[in-house]
Amino acid sequence: MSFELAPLPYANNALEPFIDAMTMEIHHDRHHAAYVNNLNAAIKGTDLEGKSLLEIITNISKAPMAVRNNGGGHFNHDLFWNIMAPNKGGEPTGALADAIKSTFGSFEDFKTQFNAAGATRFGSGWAWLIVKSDKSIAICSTPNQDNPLMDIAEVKGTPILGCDVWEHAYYLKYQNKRPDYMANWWNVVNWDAVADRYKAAL
Ligand code: MN3
Repeated sequence: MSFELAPLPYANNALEPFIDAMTMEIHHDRHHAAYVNNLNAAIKGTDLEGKSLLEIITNISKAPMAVRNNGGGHFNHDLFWNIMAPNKGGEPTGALADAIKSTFGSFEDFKTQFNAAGATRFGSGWAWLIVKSDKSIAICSTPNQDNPLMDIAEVKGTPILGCDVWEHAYYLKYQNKRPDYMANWWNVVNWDAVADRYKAAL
């Protein structure tokens, strides 16, 4: 059994004007596809073949770098496509909204801290909202295609929201202006999907 690239859950142009269709097409059909193909090549014939992606990720310290980079890339992009949707944005509600308010002060303060985590990640990586083992929530960032589920992560937890801050996620439309991309990205965050992940992580 090899890993497969799932189709985007919406059309390439569904997140316009915040994320342009060409960026989505290249990002999913080429970058994400490459992570899947390279992951399959890296595990072929090894004892990692047949293991779940979560099992591989949570024991990533034992895997070769090609598995870390491409397994992380596959996992992270699957999450990314599914916490976005057209005509979304706004604010979370319910238990997640309460947790964000009690942890960060307000939704606006949360966004400011999350944007800072993404903006200050040098080079390529991700900004995350995670649920830690004590059920509290926290913001962190990881380099490259690492994520907070990996046993090598500095800050560990279950990611429920992630923003891809690799240049391939925004360069065509926003060039070098990563903060502008992140400011617009909030308009496509699907808080219902994030709330489902929050519930599952608790
Ligand atoms: Mn990417």
